[in-house]
Amino acid sequence: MSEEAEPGGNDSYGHKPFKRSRSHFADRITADGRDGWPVEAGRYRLVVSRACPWASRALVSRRLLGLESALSLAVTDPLQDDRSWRFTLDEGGRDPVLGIQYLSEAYEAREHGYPGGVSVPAIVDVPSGRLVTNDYQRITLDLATEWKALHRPGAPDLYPEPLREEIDEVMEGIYRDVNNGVYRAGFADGQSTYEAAYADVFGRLDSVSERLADRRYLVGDTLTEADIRLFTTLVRFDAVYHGHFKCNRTKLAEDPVIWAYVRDLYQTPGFGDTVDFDHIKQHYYRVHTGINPTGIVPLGPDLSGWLTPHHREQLGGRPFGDGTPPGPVRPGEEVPPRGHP
Ligand SMILES: N[C@@H](CCC(=O)N[C@@H](CS)C(=O)NCC(=O)O)C(=O)O
Repeated sequence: MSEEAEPGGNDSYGHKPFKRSRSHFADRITADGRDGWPVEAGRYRLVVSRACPWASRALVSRRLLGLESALSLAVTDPLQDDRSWRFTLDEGGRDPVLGIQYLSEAYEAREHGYPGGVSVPAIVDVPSGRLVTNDYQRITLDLATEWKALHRPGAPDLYPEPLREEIDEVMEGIYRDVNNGVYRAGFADGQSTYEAAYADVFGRLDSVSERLADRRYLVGDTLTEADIRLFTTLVRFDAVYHGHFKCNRTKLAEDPVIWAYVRDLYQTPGFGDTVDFDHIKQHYYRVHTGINPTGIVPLGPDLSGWLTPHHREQLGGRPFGDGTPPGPVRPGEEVPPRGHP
């Protein structure tokens, strides 16, 4: 299964709320190498599914920070099998750098007989083939702060010191009610847990919409980690969360502020060029057979609106602060045409 619906406390109807598992491997790759994993160009491989919102944060950060040549990228098939994430998109079904067929092999190399779930994003140490971390909450913060020596010239500061407290606070509410809220709604196995999650999702989206009405970005006047984390959920909203996860009070496209905000980000280099709507839809609708037993993948929504003018420049803001936008997508890492408008 794709998401770990672990047993939690019962609600008043005797149903189990959705519980997200905690990342198991939380070593950090740092400038000083204190966990035994120093930042080093070419040493590590980032393994993602383009379907996964948590992994997609790392895809966006890596692009914005220009870490493509320092941290190589493996993209899994959007459909897991019973051995989880696999490299069936690559020739011979093997990741060309790690030489493995399944991401679980890197987990196994790290901990023999590892009994837990295999998740993306994951960073693997190329020389040893061992998983270093699958700590999705930490990975992007470390890319922004610990990997600084390898950032491109002009890379933005995505986690600026003076704004960290505000960024953390904004991200906390967004994580609980939006990033994870949609999963709580989608995987609720009782009416009351679903309704509570639905209320959280739209309550928070309404307050985010208010916040963004007169400011271009969530915190400060530049792009930060907070925008990345909101983006990866918003970009999936109308395609999968609205129908598949039953978060259907309104579509994003019906909220003029949020719809303009997310299009602004989508059209910013480093955001939309990482998004594969085809992988997103294939994964959610075909893998979660518990909530979509036929496995039918809907044809909509129409994606053409993503490229329409958003006019958010009128609010001011400096997307990259004193820096510059990232260059073009690295050859070989382009999203195939069926994945974008
Ligand atoms: N639960 C993960 C967070 C990331 C996550 O949930 N990733 C999903 C994909 S969106 C995943 O890989 N789930 C395991 C699976 O589908 O087999 C963790 O504990 O680190």
